[in-house]
Amino acid sequence: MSTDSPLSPSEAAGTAAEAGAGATARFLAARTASATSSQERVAQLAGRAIRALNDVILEEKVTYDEYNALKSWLITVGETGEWPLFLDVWLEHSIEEVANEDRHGSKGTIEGPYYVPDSPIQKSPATLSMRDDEPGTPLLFQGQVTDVEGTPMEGARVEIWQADDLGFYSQFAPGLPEWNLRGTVIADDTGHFEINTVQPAPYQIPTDGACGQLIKAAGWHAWRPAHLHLKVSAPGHQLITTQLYFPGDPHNADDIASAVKPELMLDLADRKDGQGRVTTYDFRLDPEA
Ligand code: MBD
Ligand code: FE
Repeated sequence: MSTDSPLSPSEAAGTAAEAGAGATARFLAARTASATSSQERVAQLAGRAIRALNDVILEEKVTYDEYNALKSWLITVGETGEWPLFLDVWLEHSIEEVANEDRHGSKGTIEGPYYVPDSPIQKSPATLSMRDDEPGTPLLFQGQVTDVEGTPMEGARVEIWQADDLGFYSQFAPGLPEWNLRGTVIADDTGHFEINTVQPAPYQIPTDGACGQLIKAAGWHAWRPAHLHLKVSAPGHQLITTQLYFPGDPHNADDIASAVKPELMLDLADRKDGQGRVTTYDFRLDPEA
């Protein structure tokens, strides 16, 4: 984990279409039954969404040139596989807000497009699978999983996935080992876990795809602050999907995916042995509904 080894150039050579194709395939593989909404519900939601867009057209006096630009852009979103990216960046935060509004335990936030189920299982204390010369600052991420009353959760699982020190995710950028910086860690019988990893870098939405094209055309920025993704669960309790963030990241205040919450900010310290950083974050799980 030396920080002066030459970085693999291959992961940065990936394209938006490659990442998009991976995210689209991942989504289709995970999708269970098709929609179960009633005819009434579909008519209500589709009707309101279409009316909202018509309102924009009429109020903004959208031209044929603009309409055709929209058509070709939407076609490109599909061709580059970027529907998961587009939806998760600009809409999922509201879906998550609705889904978790009744929870009392730890805050959740969006899953995003780069989760892969069934990552390698390890018992705590664990070291995420990483390259021999994995670049980046070593990070010990530790904590405890309890219920909302603080009772330790035996058999808790902490699934973690993250970008590397260049901001790339394994299985969505070329050249990275399959499970690089992804793992499922089983907490001890008091719900405690210790996970050795490296600090992720901020993530930039691919600039060469449809989403990047929109960001550029609108003069927005393409960044998400550095983050760890997590799914934390325990028997008899609701799984929480969340992310944790690093204080001082310039994009904590303007995440393009609107997924930062103050409760999700980590508190980092230097390790006493000089081996990088350490942070403690405890999760409280809601009982099953
Ligand atoms: C990410 O890493 C991410 O977490 C989200 C939500 C969207 C794009 C890339
Ligand atoms: Fe992410």
